[in-house]
Amino acid sequence: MAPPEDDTKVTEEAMAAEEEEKPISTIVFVIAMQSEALPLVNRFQLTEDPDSVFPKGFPWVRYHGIYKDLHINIIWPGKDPVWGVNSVGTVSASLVTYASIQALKPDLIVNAGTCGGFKAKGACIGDVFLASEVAFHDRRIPIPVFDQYGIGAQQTFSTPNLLQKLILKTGKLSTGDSLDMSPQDEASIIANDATVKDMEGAAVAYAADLSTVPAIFVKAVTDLVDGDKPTTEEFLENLAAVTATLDQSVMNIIDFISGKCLSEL
Ligand code: FMC
Repeated sequence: MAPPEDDTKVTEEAMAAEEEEKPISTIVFVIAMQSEALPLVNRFQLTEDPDSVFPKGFPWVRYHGIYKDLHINIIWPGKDPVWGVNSVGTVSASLVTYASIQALKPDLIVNAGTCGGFKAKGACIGDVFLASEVAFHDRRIPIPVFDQYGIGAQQTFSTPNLLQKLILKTGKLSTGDSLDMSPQDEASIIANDATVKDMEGAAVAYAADLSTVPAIFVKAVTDLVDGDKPTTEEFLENLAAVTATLDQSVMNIIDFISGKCLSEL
């Protein structure tokens, strides 16, 4: 039997429904790599926030500006203070998503970035996917219910009009903290029925879901995981060109979102 609905939940749902009818005003993009973020920063003429909304000493960077009627924020978790490389992966992704929601109260989160694709599921290099579902593939806890918690599968915010208008591909996204894929990861990715794989999506979704902020996932394929070339080589080879494709798709998505409310996406 389903538990009885409490009053708080009913009120929250009513408020969420109301939010869906207001024009979208603030968007937070969570983008893991500088090379993915900078073309968009330039395109939307965003500037770096001099008085960071994030705690002092944190490497996280916020670029912001106004485009049409939208407050655009691009959040890049910056370079790791110890190793000096882009802070990719789930830990930084969840942290910046949570901190950005707290500081900026966005109407919508967009996690944009590159990903690996499975050609057996129809992915090609340069394709841009809008994820229908996200899940983890490297959180193995073989105890009843903990196993499901580890996978953490959840549907993404549904945007049927956006998907149709922009002719994007759609498929499930599987997230883990490695660029490569161990045999165990592979089995989980297959069980997750994923078409694309990244290192941040499900972690952004986790923080967005806790805060009941809708989130979408725009992922451009840099490498074919089940292709002939080694992942790292193919990823580095295609990064620049695929980032340009991602940039164009994000631009189209922003143009589509402008002036609309969540329920119209
Ligand atoms: N597997 C996992 N992640 C990625 C990938 C692949 N085959 N190709 N591109 C990516 C993304 C991840 O989300 C990271 O942000 C970055 O690119 C690779 O470190």
